[in-house]
Amino acid sequence: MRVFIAGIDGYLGWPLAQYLTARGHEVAGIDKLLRRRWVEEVGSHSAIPVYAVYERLHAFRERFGTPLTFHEGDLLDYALLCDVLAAFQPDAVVHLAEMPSAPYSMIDQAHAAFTQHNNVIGSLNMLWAMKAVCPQAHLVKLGTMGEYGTPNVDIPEGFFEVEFRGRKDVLPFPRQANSFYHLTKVHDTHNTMFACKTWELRATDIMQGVVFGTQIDEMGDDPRLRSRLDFDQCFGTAINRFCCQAVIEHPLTLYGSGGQKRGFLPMRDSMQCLTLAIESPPEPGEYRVFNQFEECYTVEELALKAQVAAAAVGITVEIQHIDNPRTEQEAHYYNPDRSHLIALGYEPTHDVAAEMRIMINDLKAHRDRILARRDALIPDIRWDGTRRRSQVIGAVLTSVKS
Ligand code: USQ
Repeated sequence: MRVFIAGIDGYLGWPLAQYLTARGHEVAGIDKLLRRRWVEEVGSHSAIPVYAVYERLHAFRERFGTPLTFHEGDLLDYALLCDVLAAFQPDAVVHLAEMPSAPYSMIDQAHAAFTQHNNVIGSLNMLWAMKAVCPQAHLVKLGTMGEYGTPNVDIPEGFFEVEFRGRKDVLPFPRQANSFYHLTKVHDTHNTMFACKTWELRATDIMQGVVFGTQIDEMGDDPRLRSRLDFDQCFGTAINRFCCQAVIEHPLTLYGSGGQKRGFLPMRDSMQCLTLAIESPPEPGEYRVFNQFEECYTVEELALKAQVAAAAVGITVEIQHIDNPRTEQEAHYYNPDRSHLIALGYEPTHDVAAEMRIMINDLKAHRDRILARRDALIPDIRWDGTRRRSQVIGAVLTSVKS
């Protein structure tokens, strides 16, 4: 299949280009390289070095024996987007080109407005461009499990049957997002659903959990093919941060009680799931939702697993509760479905501990890079709009529990 990846230079876009090419798909993509700039803006850099685009493309050709068509550009440039899609005529478009950080969107008015404009209008442009130049193509749109929030009932995949005042209907499950970033994905969901209904576009909206991991097998040993791995308070996600913290023996930063529960999945599972979605397109006019995660854990469970994984490679690290910079529930019910991808053949990895050991071993080689930006580990972006460093609030958990 011909697969176009928007956001091909990012944490998931770059490995996905490799994963798909290794399976015989033809890949092209677009990226404005903004992730590189955002991470610099918040005072950090990727723990794993990120090579210049021309070096990445050179390495790609060497490893896979085929060139990767890359366009540097922005989804906000509608004319450019139409041109590149018209030239490539994709069977599938994977849309990963959004600003992905909840804390970044909560810094101040300017960052909230930037996030909403960039993500919502970029995604709207993608819908209009597909309608204009490749209406048969399948849009695989990256949403987030965070669209649903943490309701006190089970979470279905997108839709549920409701009975109200004696009448029944199948309706979109309520979205209760918890940051201006997560809300952009809710807006995208509505726009995508509407475009499918109105223009007969076809789309899979992926409600993805928190991804972690430093590698997929397809990358081999070439450092130019590795993906980025962020650890700062904005672009580093929980497990990635815990593994980077472990490598420099920095206490693992558990926000609040650590009882927040989320769906998590390793990068290799994310690649598997996105590929399953691409290879099994919906019908024209169909809008479908996949909840995409391997398993649900509390962040405290994950910190304890990271502590054990670090101990296995000789690193002793503490866990510290710090006051939560976010306004979020810390003790709650959480039970989302994830049967659609399983029905397509998704085989979950199921071994978070093993993946963490791989990550810590990979990251040990880049200890100095993490140490050089260790200040970026401490959160000071707060959901209440003030900006101050979080304090240690609880007991330090020193014992390694299994
Ligand atoms: N957390 C900690 N300590 C840390 C970092 C995070 O306890 O050092 C906690 C947070 O308070 C939160 C949970 O871990 O309760 C997850 O936070 P995160 O930063 O790993 O993930 P999140 O902000 O939810 O966003 C990430 C990606 C986003 C994606 C989302 C999927 O950045 O692009 O949409 O995961 S989901 O969480 O399912 O909405």
